[in-house]
Amino acid sequence: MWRSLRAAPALRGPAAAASSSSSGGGGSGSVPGAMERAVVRCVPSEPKLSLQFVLPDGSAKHMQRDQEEPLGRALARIATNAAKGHAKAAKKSKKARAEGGAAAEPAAAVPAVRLFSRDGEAVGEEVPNAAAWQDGAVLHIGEARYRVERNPPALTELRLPRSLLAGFPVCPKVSAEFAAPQHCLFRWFREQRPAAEAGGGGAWVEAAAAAERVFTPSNALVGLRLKLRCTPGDGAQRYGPPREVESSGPVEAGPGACTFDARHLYTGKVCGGGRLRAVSYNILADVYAQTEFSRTVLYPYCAPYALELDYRQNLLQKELAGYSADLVCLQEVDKSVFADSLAPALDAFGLEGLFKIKEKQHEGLATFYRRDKLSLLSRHDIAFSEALLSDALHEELRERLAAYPVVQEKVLQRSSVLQVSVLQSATDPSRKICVANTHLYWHPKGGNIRLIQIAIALSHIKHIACDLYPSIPIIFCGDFNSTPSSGTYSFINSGSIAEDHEDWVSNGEEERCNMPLSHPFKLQSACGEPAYTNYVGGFHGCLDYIFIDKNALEVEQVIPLPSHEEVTTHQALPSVSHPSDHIALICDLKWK
Ligand code: 4LC
Repeated sequence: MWRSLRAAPALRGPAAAASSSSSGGGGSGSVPGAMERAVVRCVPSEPKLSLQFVLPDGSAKHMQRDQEEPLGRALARIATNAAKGHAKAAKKSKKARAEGGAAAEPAAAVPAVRLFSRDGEAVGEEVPNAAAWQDGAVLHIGEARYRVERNPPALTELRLPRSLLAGFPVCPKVSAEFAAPQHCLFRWFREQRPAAEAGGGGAWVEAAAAAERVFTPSNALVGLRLKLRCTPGDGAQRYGPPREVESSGPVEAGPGACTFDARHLYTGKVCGGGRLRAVSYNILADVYAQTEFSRTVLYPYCAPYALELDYRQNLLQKELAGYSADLVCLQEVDKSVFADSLAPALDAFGLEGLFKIKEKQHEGLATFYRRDKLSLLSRHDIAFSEALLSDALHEELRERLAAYPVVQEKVLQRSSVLQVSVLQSATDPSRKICVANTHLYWHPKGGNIRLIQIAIALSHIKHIACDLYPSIPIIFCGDFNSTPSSGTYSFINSGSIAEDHEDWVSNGEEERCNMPLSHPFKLQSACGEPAYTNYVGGFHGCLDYIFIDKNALEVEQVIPLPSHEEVTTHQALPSVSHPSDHIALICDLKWK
């Protein structure tokens, strides 16, 4: 519909207009005889519809009318509006006044305003606005003709990251209505020469041969800013007005080799039929990375710029994109990181994201799944404290824990959550999986609390995988904050834990609690028990796992972890070449 973007600038939002530059698409002058456009936005969730058009005198009109209002009233309003506009224009023009005639007389300038349907019938004045303003209808204002475009594709947000690194993908945030990012058109530009240089700034050169949503600047672009032009599309050859955004700063040099470069050699392609690649990764929340405690005590060896969110995001997006995974379970995901960068970035790589925030916190869990391989059947997220307090599933645990009020209280104080998503294979709908993701309490002496948390998690998963979807296989990812020698690990792995296990007194007699636990699953750590998955200055250990259902799934390949040399090149993690204090676990799984 918007094949000619001739009138687009007049219909752009203020934000777009402000960031637009001279290289925008075409002029804004009207072509005699060509039909103007009236853009109508009408959605059921809003009581009013909006109407936008440009009068012959060049003034842009933006009206809000009740959807229920009869068309006649809206048309009358347009007529008086047009008359006012006309009168103003006439007043300004001495020539027009000198010539006399109708234009000089505001009262006489009220034009005939009518709306005709696509097949040329006049639309009745009693028809409500919502029904009257259909796509393809024609609005007459005096001699002028406007084609009605109802709900055309439009961008609501277009953003570039603050930090751009050569060799790292730049993933814009694209939000649109009546359009989808995958159907939008993209063009990338770079400055001709650095803005700071004499004669620099202003001139833009196309930077990418292939016009794609994600652009990876080469080393040759270091020092130059980027500009993106996006035209919103709906996948049905319908396009809306383009918008442009310029990067705030220039492309900077990237770090040399990263810890994930070697791993990417194993994961260049999405894995084939009957296989799933799963990733579990604690990505280190920004809310923790940049505290005084983190900078001075936890990660004093890490260059401060490498702890900054914008820098880490570059590494993280490249790392995750390069794994070509089907399932990505993340922990310590800041709410804003999920919404503003991770979900938009991974969306561009074919992954759909789900987020579960912790209680009273700004970070939580994210599960991403490959859209063309899997679809979402249902979600079953819980907060451990809330489930323990009130879910009938945990009645027995609740009663047992009542004998240990100190421990009970501590479990109820924790903010940890469990994210559970039931997914279905696109190629074989009989194949369903239950993907669970969690981050257990972190304290080294918190083994007893983690046992209670994992008991709640496994009872909940049992309800889903045994009652709701009988015998569906499970994949349980997370930062369990539990080493292979812990009670929690042995409970998950063996299916039970004895009442007298030492972890029931992990924090001393004060916090003792003893109970036997069991679960019905046959679970195996798909990536085994690596020497460490968390490597900071003061501690390293294996705390993260991908547990899989032994009955239904087998491990086809475990992607090797970075070598000890790679991990310790900059002392410990995080570092300039690794964005988190944890290491991603990656494995290829096969349905049995
Ligand atoms: C953090 C930490 C916790 C895993 N771990 C052990 N000690 C730790 C101390 C700190 C992790 C530790 O980085 N966080 C506090 O909240 C966060 C962050 C969340 O994950 C934070 C807030 C503010 C500032 C910085 C961070 C630890 C050492 N040995 C262990 C053995 C087991 C489990 C944990 C540990 C076992 N089994």
